[in-house]
Amino acid sequence: MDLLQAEATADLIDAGSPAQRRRALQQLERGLSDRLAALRAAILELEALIAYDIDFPEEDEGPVSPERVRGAWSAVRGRVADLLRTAPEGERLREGALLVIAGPPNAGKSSLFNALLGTERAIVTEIPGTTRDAIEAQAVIEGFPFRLVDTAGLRDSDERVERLGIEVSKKYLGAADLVLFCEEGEKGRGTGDGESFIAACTAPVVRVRTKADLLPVPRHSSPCPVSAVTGEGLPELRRQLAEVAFGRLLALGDVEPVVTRARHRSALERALAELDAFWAARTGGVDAAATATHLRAAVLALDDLIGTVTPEDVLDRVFAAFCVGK
Ligand SMILES: Nc1nc2c(ncn2[C@@H]2O[C@H](COP(=O)(O)OP(=O)(O)OP(=O)(O)O)[C@@H](O)[C@H]2O)c(=O)[nH]1
Ligand SMILES: [Mg+2]
Repeated sequence: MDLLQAEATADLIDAGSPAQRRRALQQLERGLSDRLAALRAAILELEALIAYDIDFPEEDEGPVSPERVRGAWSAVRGRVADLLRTAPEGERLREGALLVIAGPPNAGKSSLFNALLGTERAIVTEIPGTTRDAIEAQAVIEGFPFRLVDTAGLRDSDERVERLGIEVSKKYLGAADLVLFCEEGEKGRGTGDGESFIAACTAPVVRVRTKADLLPVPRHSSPCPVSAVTGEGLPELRRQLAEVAFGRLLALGDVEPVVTRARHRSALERALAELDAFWAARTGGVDAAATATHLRAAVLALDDLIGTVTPEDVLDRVFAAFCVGK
């Protein structure tokens, strides 16, 4: 078993959603390990291609054309970069996407939070300013893990406790992976409250028009109408949230490997940097033997990532996270 498989074992034990379980199983079955082994082999082949240049540095042109070297380099570089691009959503998959529900007071945020959770977790009243503090809960949406946060309604307020709550909402908006912005259907275009807060946040924003049962709006109008009372629009909303938070993973399917930890990401970044340094050195006229050291370093980065572990290491890792035997 390699280190990636050992990590996958721990992930499988911790998995709280179908998508996490499938991903952990795929990694346990060497999905990621095999891909990295293939990349490693491709880098070694590239090194073999420039071996002639190393042995006969004085010759003008070796038996391998420069185009072929360039092609091999750019192919393996592209594949490393592709894998690296899965990192943001892969890490999000392990931790759960932070979904922050925000909007003006009384818009129906807490009701929608409860509806998405399937339990009456947050207090709901007709009084604007009911939610004072942020409430966090885990939810599985379309098979994907989310950390849902209900927040205090956003408006300019002079009331001290409410203002503190709004400060907390702003912090969550800053950390969000995505924001669900609620506006009340009745008020047509909304009050404009909260817009300035949303404009400042960098995460993608999904907008909904709440309380659709009170003022029926055409089904496909925008923002999408939802009702926490009748459940209207909720299936579409769930699909949209999964698409925004995990669209790349959805498009990749379960067969393509994905990297899921900061450890994986930094190792791939190192490998990519070495591949780029190789090309810069080669095109900069550095001698072939010196350029090859970058390829070696790239291979080492991948070796670190795959890792070799003894059975004891695996047991330590799995059981440390678990406190078995204590
Ligand atoms: N008819 C109808 N009423 C709703 C719906 N969602 C919420 N409400 C009502 O709207 C009022 C406010 O709902 P909340 O969920 O507390 O709204 P909120 O945005 O969390 O409000 P604050 O926490 O005060 O910012 C309550 O009286 C709810 O019963 C809905 O889909 N349909
Ligand atoms: Mg509330």
